[in-house]
Amino acid sequence: MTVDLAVAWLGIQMDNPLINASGVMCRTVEELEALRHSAAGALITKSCTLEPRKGNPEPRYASTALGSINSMGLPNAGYRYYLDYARRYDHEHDKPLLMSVSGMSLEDNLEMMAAFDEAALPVLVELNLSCPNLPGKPQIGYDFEASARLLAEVSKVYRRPFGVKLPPYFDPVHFGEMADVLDGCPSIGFVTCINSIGNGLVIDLERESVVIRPKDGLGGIGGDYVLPTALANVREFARRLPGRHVIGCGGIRSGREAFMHILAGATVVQVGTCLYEEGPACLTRIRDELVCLMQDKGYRTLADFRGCLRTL
Ligand code: RRO
Repeated sequence: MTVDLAVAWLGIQMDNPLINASGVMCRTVEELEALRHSAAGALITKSCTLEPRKGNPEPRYASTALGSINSMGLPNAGYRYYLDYARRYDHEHDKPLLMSVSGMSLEDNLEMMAAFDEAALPVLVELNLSCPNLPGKPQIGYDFEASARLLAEVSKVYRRPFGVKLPPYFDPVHFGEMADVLDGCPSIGFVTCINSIGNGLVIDLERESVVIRPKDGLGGIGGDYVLPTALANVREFARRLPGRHVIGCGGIRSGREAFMHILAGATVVQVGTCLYEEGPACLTRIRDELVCLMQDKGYRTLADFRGCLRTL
């Protein structure tokens, strides 16, 4: 049986559902070009700020047996750099381009979103409400009123559908509160679940030490650790926001986890820690594994099983 991984959503066409997670392999034009030449179905830029940032002191990423911890601190080349890349991008002939925006304040977010609106490019913007690694700055996605205010203001200056990258939630009441906020914002076309689980602590037993320098070792956790939390967030938001798309992100390192995210309701999926560890070749592997798994199960398209998770 021939499997077709193609997916069309919010006006874009992808050959397969795989995208890099923002932050991984997407800070420089060289990295973005490597992703463009990879098996990814689309690519997304590193979260950008108004001005370039060096980010937090190193070491700021460490891999562990079950995943990763990072406290990068939003190192990026400033939004103009990514906007220039998007202006030069061959949108007509190449895979879709998504752009992540993560302003340090409401004003910064509005200025960047107004610039993206003005540029009128066929890109999808993912507004990051969940960077866990800025000392003294809580994740806005955990403040429902502030999130609602931000989305209302952004919708005034950015006139196309856009998405938000959410932090993980751990309680049904919180799923409901955030879903209400998003439901109240007609501009929201998609939600990406989840960002890293914020402020975990990895300890090196031999050295009796933390493994990254910023925030005395606290950082965002990704990889295998986060898969069940990511799946819960994907399923809950997909269920609560019919008509909007969910991008699944968290713990995908083979075709199996990609399948699980889609079964839970994801339209497309992002790969973070695995891409960081293995490089872009993992996207070919994950894509091919997803094809094999679908063949084994007798599914021809993603729509045949998307959101079809059974309960007992
Ligand atoms: O740059 C980072 O430290 C970072 C960001 Br903006 C984010 O959204 N998630 C993450 O794990 N790290």
